[in-house]
Amino acid sequence: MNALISVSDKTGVAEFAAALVALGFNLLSTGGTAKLLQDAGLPVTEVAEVTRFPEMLDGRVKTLHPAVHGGLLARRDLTAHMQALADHGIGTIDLVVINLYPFESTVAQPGCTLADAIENIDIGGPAMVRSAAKNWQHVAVLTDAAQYAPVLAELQAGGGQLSDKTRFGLAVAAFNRISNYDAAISDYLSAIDLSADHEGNAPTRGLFPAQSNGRFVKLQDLRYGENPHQQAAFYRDLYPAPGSLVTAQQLQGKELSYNNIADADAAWECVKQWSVPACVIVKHANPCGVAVGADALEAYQKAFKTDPTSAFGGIIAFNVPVDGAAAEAVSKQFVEVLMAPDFTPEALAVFQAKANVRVLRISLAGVRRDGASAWERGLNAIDVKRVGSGLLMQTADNHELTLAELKVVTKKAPTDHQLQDLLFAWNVAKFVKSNAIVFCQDGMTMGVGAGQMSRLDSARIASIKAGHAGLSLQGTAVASDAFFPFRDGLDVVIDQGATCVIQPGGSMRDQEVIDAADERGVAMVFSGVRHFRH
Ligand code: 93A
Repeated sequence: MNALISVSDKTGVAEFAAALVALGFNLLSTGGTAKLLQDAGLPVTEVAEVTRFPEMLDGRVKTLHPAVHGGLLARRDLTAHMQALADHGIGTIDLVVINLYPFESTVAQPGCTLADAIENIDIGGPAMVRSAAKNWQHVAVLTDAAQYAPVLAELQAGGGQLSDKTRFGLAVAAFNRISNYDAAISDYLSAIDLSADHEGNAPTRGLFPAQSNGRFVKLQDLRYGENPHQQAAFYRDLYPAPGSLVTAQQLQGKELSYNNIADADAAWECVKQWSVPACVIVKHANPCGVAVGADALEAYQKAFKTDPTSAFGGIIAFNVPVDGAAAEAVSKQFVEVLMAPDFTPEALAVFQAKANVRVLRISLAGVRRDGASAWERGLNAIDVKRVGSGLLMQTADNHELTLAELKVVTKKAPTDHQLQDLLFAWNVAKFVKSNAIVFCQDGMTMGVGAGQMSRLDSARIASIKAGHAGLSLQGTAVASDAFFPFRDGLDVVIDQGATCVIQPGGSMRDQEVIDAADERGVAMVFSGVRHFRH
């Protein structure tokens, strides 16, 4: 039995090759890999010896030869194929271990030039992977170090043989790998502006490539979609951002549903934005309670108070570890999904008794607050929405408002405390479906009006909900995700007790709205940014 090994990432390969030798495999290998195996004391034949052709063009041509591809592609069940190999003195290759030139990590390096990228496009590796995977009934193809241990165990148990199922599975994984690799190359090249200087400099890259290959990896099939008659599956980006939902580890509970995942994402993205302890409770994609506090417990208690009715069966996210006290408080309500960067053993013990609750741990390690790119900040760079036979793409709404951006437009200026509440309300409104009106006070939502076709109705609904929760809106701060087109919406929130307001501004009738605020003695600031969310 012959095994060909040609790897760029050499992790674990010497151990695996040694085990193959022990099973009776002869090893064939390319330059760098052959050297490593020889240094490990293993008997290796260089591919150049088999092809009777030296590696040439700086290694660009190493394995692109009939002696290699014949040995991979010949059908062992066809006499004519085997005769052809014999006629040309070519031996079969029964197992290949290949990982490719590191194209993806090369282009991820800051300052990577087009020439660096091009040199890291592997040609011979993918060709061998495809040949081996096409001939999966006779050849096993390993493309990932994670496959070494299980394949070895099966080889050892089966006297050097693998089942059809395993070889087929390896072939599917191989084509998936090649497909992702080619997509990475195509995405990278499609985004390059060749009119810019590319000789020795990092090329200019547009955000939206001419063609876009969605590079996703399937995480799991879901029981059903948004409704039981819809089928669904969950995919992740090839390179997930640190601290993103897809990096979650489920510690306990029922399988996540489609709606759980969508709501969990909304809760998580919202809660992630605070650096002080915060809690977000989401129902049907909207926050129904958000608060910051001294610790997880206080943040939860405040968030819950906003709308205890809607919080029933909610998705609850914390940006700080959950301790026993917070867990005890949360466990008193019906909760679908609970997520946090970590849980103390006491907190986990509380939920062990509630086996259905889905508990997710999502590490925030590696998320950079000052990160240059969205990815480093743990955010999506691009937002995607499916429309009839088309795709809408936009840069994600990642704007983080600072106090310096605020413009006071009324005679009265907000106090420092009011400014804090306005900023808090604004950060919540960003995650509320439009039209969004959010009343807040002391780092807590007091009334949330979401998803209405009229801003006036959102204002009314936020007020009604505060009333139902027994909360007074006297002295609250209000955020509106887009400008007030008329003074009527503003009048509603002031009637309810709001004393300061944040909104983007930019309406034809801004002056009418500013005059109304002045007339009623309310402080108003313009953010200059809109946060529609549909
Ligand atoms: O330059 S290539 O596209 N041409 C080839 O013929 C070829 N054969 C194997 N790249 C080729 N490879 C790649 O070389 C493999 O995919 C692997 O990543 C790498 C291993 O080279 P070495 O054993 O010299 O470190």
